[in-house]
Amino acid sequence: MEFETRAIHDGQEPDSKTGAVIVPIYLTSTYQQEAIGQHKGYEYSRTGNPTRTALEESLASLEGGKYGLAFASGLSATTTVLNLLKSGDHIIAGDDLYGGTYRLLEKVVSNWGITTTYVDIDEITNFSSAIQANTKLIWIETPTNPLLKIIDIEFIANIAKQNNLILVVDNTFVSPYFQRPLELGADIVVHSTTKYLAGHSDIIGGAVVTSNEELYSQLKFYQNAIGAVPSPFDSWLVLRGIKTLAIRMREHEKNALYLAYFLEKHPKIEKIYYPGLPTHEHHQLAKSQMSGFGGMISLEIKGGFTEVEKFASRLKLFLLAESLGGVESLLCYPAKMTHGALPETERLKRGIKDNLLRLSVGIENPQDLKQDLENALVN
Ligand code: P1T
Repeated sequence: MEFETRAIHDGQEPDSKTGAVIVPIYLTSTYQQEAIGQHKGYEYSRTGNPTRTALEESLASLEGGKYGLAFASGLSATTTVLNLLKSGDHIIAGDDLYGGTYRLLEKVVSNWGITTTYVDIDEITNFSSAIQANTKLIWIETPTNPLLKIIDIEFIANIAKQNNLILVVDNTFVSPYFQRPLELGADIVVHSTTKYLAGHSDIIGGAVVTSNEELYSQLKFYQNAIGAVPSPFDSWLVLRGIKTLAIRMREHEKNALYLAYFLEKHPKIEKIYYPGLPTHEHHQLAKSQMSGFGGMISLEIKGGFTEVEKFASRLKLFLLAESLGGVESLLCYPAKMTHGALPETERLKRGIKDNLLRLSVGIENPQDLKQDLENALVN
């Protein structure tokens, strides 16, 4: 079955007891056991909950994986995955990634005796040269947050396989509708379901998908042992969002392409980052690796912080807010918001300049969005 059909049906059979077409929200913390050691597959809702199971099956299906696990946030999904490592292990991460992931690696995971080397992803061979005897895992985002660089997943997967490393791909920025890293050789896919999967800016959630049974059983153990699970209601909201993922992604992309072409030519824009533009440095790779380019655009505005402030304050439809992937358009200033956790020198070294802005293009009318940007860019 095709993606759109799986998004609506997989994991979501009508309720066997009542025929309810929609998966019920099982608001229960616990389950009656028929006798000691005898139950219907559920014992306690941290360990398992039927609404969450439906979401986990749906996530696995969409990513083309065997096993899905849902979490209370993207970062708790990441934290759970990083528990696969032990003190003394080493991680290689792409240098352009969500500031919260960087903060987790630098301020939390480092305290466990685990070190991370960030490699400049503009030179892909940097990944092999960074491998040490204790390297266990490669962590990448693609497209990256916030510079929308594209990393060749298949290439990195081969490096990982040759060196017996786990490759994790954070697929948040384009969703499984446009990119499925497991099919390209990744071992684990991570999501902040807060974004496109849920799609309506109303929950915080995370996900992990893998086809590797051994990794799954460890991750399932950690999911329960650590306990960062989503509530049944949040699980249900993500499921509800997933049903329209395909049509939302198509609209996000259509609007983003339209605005990217407009912004690229605007005299007040110094530089634009959108993988769908033929001028994007990784456009060809983006075309071959993804079936679409997504709804995220980053741009550098001419002039200093005053111009940035003027632009942000004049926008009416693009709301100044963290996050992305909802139906409404958002504007983010990475230096102070999503990437505020990076020390200034690290931030500038990575190319996140003081005049960089990030747009999450929503599914409003494209002419209205263009008009909003045009109004904010007048002298
Ligand atoms: O916010 P949370 O659901 O915990 O997800 C963290 C996360 C993980 N991975 C990527 C690529 C992300 O972008 C995020 C969260 N990002 C934002 C809040 C943001 O505005 O970029």
